[in-house]
Amino acid sequence: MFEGLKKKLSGITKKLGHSVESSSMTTEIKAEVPMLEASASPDAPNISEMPNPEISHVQPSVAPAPKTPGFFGKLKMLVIEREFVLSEKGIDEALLELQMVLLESDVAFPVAEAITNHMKKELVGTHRKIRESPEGIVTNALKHAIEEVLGDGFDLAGYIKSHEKPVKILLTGVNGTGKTTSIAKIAYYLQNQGTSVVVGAGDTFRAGAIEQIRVHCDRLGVKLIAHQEGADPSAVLYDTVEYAKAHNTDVVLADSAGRFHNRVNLMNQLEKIKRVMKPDLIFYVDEAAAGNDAVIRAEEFEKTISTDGVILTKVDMDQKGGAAISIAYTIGKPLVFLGVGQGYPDMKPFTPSLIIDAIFGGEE
Ligand SMILES: Nc1nc2c(ncn2[C@@H]2O[C@H](COP(=O)(O)OP(=O)(O)OP(=O)(O)O)[C@@H](O)[C@H]2O)c(=O)[nH]1
Ligand SMILES: [Mg+2]
Repeated sequence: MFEGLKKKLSGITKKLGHSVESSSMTTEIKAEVPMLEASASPDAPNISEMPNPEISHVQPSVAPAPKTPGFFGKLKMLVIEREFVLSEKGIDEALLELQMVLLESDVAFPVAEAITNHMKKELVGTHRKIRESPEGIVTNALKHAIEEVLGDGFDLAGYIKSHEKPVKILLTGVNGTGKTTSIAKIAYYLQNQGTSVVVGAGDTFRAGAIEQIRVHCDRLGVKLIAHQEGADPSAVLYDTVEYAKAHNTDVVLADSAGRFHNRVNLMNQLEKIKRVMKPDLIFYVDEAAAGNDAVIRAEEFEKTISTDGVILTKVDMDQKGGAAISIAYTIGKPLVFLGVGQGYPDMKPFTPSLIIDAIFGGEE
């Protein structure tokens, strides 16, 4: 998962660290610290005789502090500590290089720009202590910037808890991206949380689609509502909702046929499904490995049929990470789940740390 991006970013943060180091300006931070009474006797050295000003610690006195400060107690000692202040010069060029690396990894242009802008804001003017590693500072700034564009995700469990039942969830997206598999994985996830589920076989279009979802539901022990191949999917999903109402089922999971946003008939069919089934949540499903294509398709879907969140599948097969980083920021809708394998448990509720750890974590 994201191995290519991980390698590239580790290289560029090292480089950025060097740029930060060479573009840092040395500065002396001056702070006034009250002198202790015991050392502030007439015999005490005056400020100009104080030891090396780079030593910033005031030695504690053995004598008790006076109750009321006398004349010498009011004296301050000048403490000087050396720091680096990161300047814009030099960082700019390195950030541009980072932007190129992000673009090569299929991060969408506005997202790459948002990341480098965020980093610049965090880095420029930062005070760095002499022994602090510039690479560490850069890596932290990059993590914060990526967290910013990833967003917080979507708390599906919380939504289901607080929402009137049944919660009706429709999955849509282009062909073969993992909608049906995701329905099965979400059913498994919800069942494990003690949430009851019914699935609607809303793909009546593709041969074998009903059988595919039936196999999953049989394996999981989940109720399936299905009609014949070629039937109106709105009718199937209407019946599914009615079943859920009659049986106090918590969640309706509606599968649908794969479609492209420019297939007018299929998009009209989706509109009809929306009107009839009245989904509470529409999740757009696409595959991480499709990179830029996934982001562009998500944008088109968003314009055509407003969604509530994104399920990104096949993250386990993605080297670049660009779609995962870009998709939520680009369409302004949260990531909900990440599909990370073929098994039922391989559906992870999205949290930014899933992606941050994959990019910056240790060797797998
Ligand atoms: N490695 C991996 N494979 C996945 C994941 N999600 C789905 N797949 C595989 O992707 C293929 C297509 O999945 P489907 O669930 O049939 O996709 P779909 O979107 O329903 O396809 P259509 O109904 O034809 O539009 C299957 O072989 C799945 O096993 C995932 O997270 N990781
Ligand atoms: Mg399907």
